[in-house]
Amino acid sequence: MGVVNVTPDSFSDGGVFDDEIAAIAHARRLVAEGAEIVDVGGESTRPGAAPVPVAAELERVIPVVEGVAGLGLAAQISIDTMKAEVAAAALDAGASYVNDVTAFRHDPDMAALVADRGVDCCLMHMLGEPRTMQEDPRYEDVVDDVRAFLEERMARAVEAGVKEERIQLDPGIGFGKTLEHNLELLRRLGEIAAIGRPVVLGTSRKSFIGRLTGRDVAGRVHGTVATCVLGYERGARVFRVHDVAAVHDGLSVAAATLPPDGS
Ligand code: HH2
Repeated sequence: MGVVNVTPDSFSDGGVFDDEIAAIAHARRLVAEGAEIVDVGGESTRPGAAPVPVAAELERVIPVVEGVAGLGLAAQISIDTMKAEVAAAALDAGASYVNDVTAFRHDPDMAALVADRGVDCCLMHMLGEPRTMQEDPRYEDVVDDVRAFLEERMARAVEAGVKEERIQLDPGIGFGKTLEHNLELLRRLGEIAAIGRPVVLGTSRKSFIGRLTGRDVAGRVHGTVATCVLGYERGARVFRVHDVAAVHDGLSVAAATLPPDGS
């Protein structure tokens, strides 16, 4: 899953693809590099990010979704939003995957929308909300807590009519987690994969990699590849990344050296 942020303020690529032509060209490049999903987002979720009104988010993402759909690429288009109105417009414009970092908690209409349209979705764990999530996050046991949350959100989505086979689950690396929480989730990722749905892993260029390597955002690609390869071995199957070519190479080599079922 390649990231196309159409935002002025994303933590790693804010302002780089915030005009629609650049964003569409970037999506084309990510697919050429091996992405099977392009994830278009118009609202940063970095710690402390300001919320974006619906109208502004629509204005950012819809022309990009339309433009990418018009390219006829061999990739699914995902909309990274917590708002049902934005998701609905993106699905109308050619998206077929809803990536909601609130796991359908922010907008009461989101689950029904995904159910009605019969599209794929990603339910992600986040403690609190982006504005405050990094203020002293605490867990009983981070892996048990995240797993219980994802199981509960999946059950709610299924109750609302979403087919279980449409649901992917994401532990939400960096969303209300300390360095140690992120590392524990990565170490025990197999316990999240054991839920039985495809696990999405979003480690790309995140600050915990900077903490471990001392690198700024642009220098975190090697650390990102390491997390994806180890995540793959522990059962993750979708990797939300900015540097598709590097991660694709890493995963291709890892996959070739593991048993065919990845176990
Ligand atoms: N991380 C970010 C945004 N969306 N979605 C999923 N499913 N998993 C993630 O880990 C995830 C996500 C944050 O990364 P980015 O989009 O690069 O930054 P920003 O939120 O500042 O736009």
